[in-house]
Amino acid sequence: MHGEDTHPDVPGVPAPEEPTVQEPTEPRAPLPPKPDQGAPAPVSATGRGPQDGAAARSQDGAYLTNAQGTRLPDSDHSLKAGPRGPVLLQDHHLREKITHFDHERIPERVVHARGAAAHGVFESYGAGAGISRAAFLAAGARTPVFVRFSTVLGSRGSADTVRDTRGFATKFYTDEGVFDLVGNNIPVFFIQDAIKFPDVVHAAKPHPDREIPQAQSAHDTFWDFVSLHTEATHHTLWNMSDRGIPRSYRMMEGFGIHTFRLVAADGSTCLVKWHWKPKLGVHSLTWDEAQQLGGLDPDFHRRDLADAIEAGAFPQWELGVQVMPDTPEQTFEGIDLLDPTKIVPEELAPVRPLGLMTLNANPTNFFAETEQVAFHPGHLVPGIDITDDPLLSGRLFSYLDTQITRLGGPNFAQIPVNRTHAPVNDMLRDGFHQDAVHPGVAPYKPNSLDGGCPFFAGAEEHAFVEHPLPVAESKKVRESPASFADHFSQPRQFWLSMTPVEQEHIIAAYTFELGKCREPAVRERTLLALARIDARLCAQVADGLGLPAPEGETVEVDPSPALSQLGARWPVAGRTVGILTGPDTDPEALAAVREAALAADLVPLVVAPSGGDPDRVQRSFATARSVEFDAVLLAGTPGPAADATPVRDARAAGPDDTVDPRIALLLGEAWRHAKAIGGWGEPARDTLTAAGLPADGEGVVLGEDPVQVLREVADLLAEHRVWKRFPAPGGGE
Ligand code: HDE
Repeated sequence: MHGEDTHPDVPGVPAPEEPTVQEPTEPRAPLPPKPDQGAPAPVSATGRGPQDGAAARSQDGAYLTNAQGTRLPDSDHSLKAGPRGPVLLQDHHLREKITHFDHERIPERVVHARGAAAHGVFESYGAGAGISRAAFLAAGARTPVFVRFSTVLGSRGSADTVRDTRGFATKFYTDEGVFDLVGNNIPVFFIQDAIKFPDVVHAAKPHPDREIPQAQSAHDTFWDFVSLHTEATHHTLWNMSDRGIPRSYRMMEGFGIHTFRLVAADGSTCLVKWHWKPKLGVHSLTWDEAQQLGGLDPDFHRRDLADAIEAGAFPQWELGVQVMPDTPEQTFEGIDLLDPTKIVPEELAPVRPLGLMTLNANPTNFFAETEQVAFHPGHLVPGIDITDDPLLSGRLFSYLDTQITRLGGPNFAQIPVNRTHAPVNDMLRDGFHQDAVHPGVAPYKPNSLDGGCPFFAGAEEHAFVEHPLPVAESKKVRESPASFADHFSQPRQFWLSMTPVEQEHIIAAYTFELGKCREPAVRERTLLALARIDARLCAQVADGLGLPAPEGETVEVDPSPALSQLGARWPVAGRTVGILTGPDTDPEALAAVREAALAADLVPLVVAPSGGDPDRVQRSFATARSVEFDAVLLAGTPGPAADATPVRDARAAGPDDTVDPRIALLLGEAWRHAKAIGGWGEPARDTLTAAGLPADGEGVVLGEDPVQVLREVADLLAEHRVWKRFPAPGGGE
C-alpha cells in the first residue's frame, strides 16, 4: 500500500487524481453545435476582418514568424555554406516557404473558372411568403449573400469581355441553412439532359491538341457539336446576341433556368422560374468594344464591379419569380416546364418581385472567398424544392462531387465563405482539412450514449421535408419526352423579338464565329439550323461567309417584347463620362460640369493633353481610350498639345491636324459605338468637324450652357446608346 499522496512509481511525486471522466453508462444531454462551424467571419490571415479598417493588414504583430509561430531572423537568404557556397538541405525555413508556395494553387473550376464576387444582403418584400415557407422570403427578412459572376469557357486568366454565357451564382446564408441559386445570365441551356454536359463542354473548350482558342466558342468543335445537336440552338442564339457581351456584371439579368417547386406553409405548391432583374437595366458592349477591351483591360468586368462597390455605388437586383400552377403535366401554355431549353415568355407569366439584393462589400481575399466559394444547386432550404428537370437532376450530383477534387476533400463547408450561419449539428467526421475538434463519442444515430441526440426535426421545426410528389409508374428508358424535340420555335421567337439593331449584331456574331470554322460541313450544317430560325438571318450570314443560303421551314410564333434589351430608360448612376479638354477649356465651365455629373451619380473623367493638374485630370491623350467611357464631352479644343510628342502612327491618323489624332480616334470610336457626344461653344463644333464627324448627327448635343449639355447627354445615356446611329458608318458593327 502506498500513502495517499505519493505516486506509486515515483517517490516524492503526488499520486495522480482518480479519473473523473468515466466511460458513460447513462444517456446524457445533447452536445452543443460545433463551435468552429459558426457564422463565417471574413478574416484575413491575421485573423482580422475588413471592418477593422486600417488595421486589416496582411500580417499582425511586430515579428515575422514561420507557420509554427517561431520568429524568423531573415527571410531573404537561403542558409548556405558561405555566401558563395551551396545551399544547405537543413534549411527548414527555405523548405517550409517553398513547399507552401508550391501548393498555393488549387485546380481551377472545370467550367466558370474565371469569376469575380461580392458580399451583400437580400431584403425580402414578403411577397413570396404566401407561396414559399422559406424563412428568408418572409416580410422584412434580411439575409447575407455572396454572389460570384463568371464566364464559362475561359480559364482563370482569360479576358472578361469575351463572347460567352455568364454565371450568376448566389449563396444566401439563411437562418434555415444555405440556399444556393446557381444561375446564368441566359435563361436557357445548351442541353436538356445532364448526361450531355461533358460533351458540350469538351466541344466548347479549346481544341485538345493545340489548346486554342481561349475563352470563346468561335471554333470548329463547338459549332460541330451545336449544329449536330440542335437542342443547343436556342442557347447559342442568345450567346450570339448582345447578351453574350455584357457591359457590366451590374447590368446583367440572372436566371435560375430550371423550373423549381415552391412549397408554402400550408403544403400547397407552385412551379417557378427565378429571375434577377438589375436596377441599372440590361446593357451590352458592342463587339468592337469587347475586342478592344480584351487587350486594353482584360479585367474590365472585375474592375467595374469592385470599383462600383468601393465607390459606394452598390449594384442592386430584384429577385422575382414567374409563378405557374403545379399541375401533373408540369406544362404551362403548351411549354414543357421540365425542358431547360425553353423560357416562359414574361408576357404569359409576369415576374413577381420578391425582394432586393444589394452588393455592398468587396471580398477581402480573392482566393479565400471568390476562389474557394462552393456553390451547389442541392443547397436548398425548406420551402424550395426541385422538379424532375433531367438537367437539374444531374447538377445535383455534379457540384458536390467537383468540390471534393477542387477544394481537396469533403470538408469544404468549413471554409469560412462556405460556412452556414445556421447552427451545425451534423455527424460528418474526419476527412482532409477537418477543422473541427469534435467532442463526444456518438456521431451516429440511433444512439443512447448521447441520449438519442440530436433529434430529427419536423416541418414545424424548419426541417427540409421533400415534397411528396407522386412518381409516375413507368418503365426504365433512355429517352426524352416528345415535347423536348421542339428545338426551333423559341429560337424563332427570340429572333422575332429583337429590334433591327439587335438582329444586325446577331448576324455579325454568327458570321464572325463561323468565319473561324475551317470545316465546310460545320458551316453548312449551321446555316441549315439558321434557315430554320429565319430566312433573312440565314441569308445574311451565308452572304458574309460567301456561301449559298439553304432553305428551311420556320414555325409561326409570337414575339416576346420583354426579350429585347432596347426601348426602356434606365438610371445612369455609375456611367462614365469622358471630358476632353484643351488649352482653351474654360476652367469654370469644366468645374460646373464635373459637379453636375457627380451630382447625377455619373463618373466624370477629365482627359487633358498632358501635364494637367493631377487632382482634376484623370487621363492624358496618351492614356485615354474611348472604351472606358459611356459618353464623351468636348470642353474645348483638344488640339495637338505643344508639348506632346506627336503621334502619327497608323491607329491615330486624324483627318485634320487641328485635332490631336488620338482624340480624333477616340471621337471616331465613340461615334461608331453609338455613344452620346456633347460639347459647348465653337471649339466643340470645330473639333467634331475636324475629326470627320457630323456636328448635327444623331446623339450629338451641342449647346452654349455646359451643364445643360451634360443633362441632355445623361438623358441619352438613359437609353444606353444612340441606337439610331447603328449600323455604324463604315460598317463598324
Ligand atoms: Fe454548372 N457547373 N453545370 N451550370 N455552373 C459548375 O461547379 C454542371 C449548369 C453554373 O461561381 C461546376 O463549382 C453540370 C446550368 C455556374 O462557383 C460543375 C451541368 C447552369 C457555375 C458544374 C451544369 C449552371 C457552375 C464547376 C449540366 C445555370 C459557377 C465548378 C447538368 C443554371 C459557380 C463548380 C461558381 C459551375 C456542373 C449546367 C451554372 C462542374 C454537370 C444549367 C453559375 O459542378
